Amino acid sequence: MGYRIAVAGATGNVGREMLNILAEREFPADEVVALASRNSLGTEVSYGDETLKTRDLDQFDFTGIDIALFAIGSGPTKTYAPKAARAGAVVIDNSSLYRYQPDIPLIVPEVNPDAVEQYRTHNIIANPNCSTAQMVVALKPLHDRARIRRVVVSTYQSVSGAGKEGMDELWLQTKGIYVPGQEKEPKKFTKQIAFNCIPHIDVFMEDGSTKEEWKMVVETKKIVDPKIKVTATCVRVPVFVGHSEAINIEFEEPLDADEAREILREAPGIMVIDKHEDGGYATPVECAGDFATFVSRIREDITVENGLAMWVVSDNLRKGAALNAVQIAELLGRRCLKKG
Ligand code: 2RA
Repeated sequence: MGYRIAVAGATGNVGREMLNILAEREFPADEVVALASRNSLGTEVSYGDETLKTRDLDQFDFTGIDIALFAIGSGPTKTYAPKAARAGAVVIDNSSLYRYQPDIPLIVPEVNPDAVEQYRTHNIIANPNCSTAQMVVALKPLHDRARIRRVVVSTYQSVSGAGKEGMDELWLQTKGIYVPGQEKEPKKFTKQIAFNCIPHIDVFMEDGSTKEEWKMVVETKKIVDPKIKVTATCVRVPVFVGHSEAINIEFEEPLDADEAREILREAPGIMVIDKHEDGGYATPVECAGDFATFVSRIREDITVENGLAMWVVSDNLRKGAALNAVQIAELLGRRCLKKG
């Protein structure tokens, strides 16, 4: 006997990946329902070898649904997540709406799986921001060994983080630079993204940081350890899929690069590609479509006591969103919602 699963936002980048990954990982589902807004009604979406027609989220009755994966943004989530939760579905939400609520678990299964038990408070579990998820997967095994004091991270985030519109803008703008008369003006992004880098993701905060940077700080503290100090600079780059991060870590205790590399090689969800030679490192083009979080360029940072630097790359639509959500569903099934 399997689970009845609903995917809300089934026509978006993340929703489509949720369906792909449910099928790829052969999640034990008796039924999968694809939900979308009324104007996408009847859109066909793939679920493995099957094709599902989207149903109207607004009219859908979640009664009998075991797990509802949400990827519809904070606004609509505010309306529909409580409705699904009240009907008895456990909501795994990819928006930022519930991430910072103390009594709602924010989970990366490789990092804080025990927090899944807290879903019972509201029948809701929050999925982290994509740039946070890949970072904490790499930080956690090192933190367990040498206690992290401070993290400095610079991100290089792909345009798919801004949805299909972000991808379309990069494509059209890039073409526009070569083909006269094509649309080149920025729309989704504040400045030209083709052949450019934009140090601005989400809104600006009072202190001059952006909300994307604030999310990395707050979410890392909630998922890994509130004592860890984090400072982030989040940059949008002209890459379609795959977020990259240059991470500098200061530990409480000594940890050399060789030991760190061995720890990471053994850590769940991580693939170490780290050779001091041409091509001996991961890049977004290679990580797209993969489940792993790739770690490269592991080296001591001698400018601080107990310092280490590394390069972390992962598919932002997968580990950064859809895969992590499906892994939470798998964890929920194993620990809390046993079937048959
Ligand atoms: C981005 N992390 O990359 C944000 C939301 N997915 O745009």
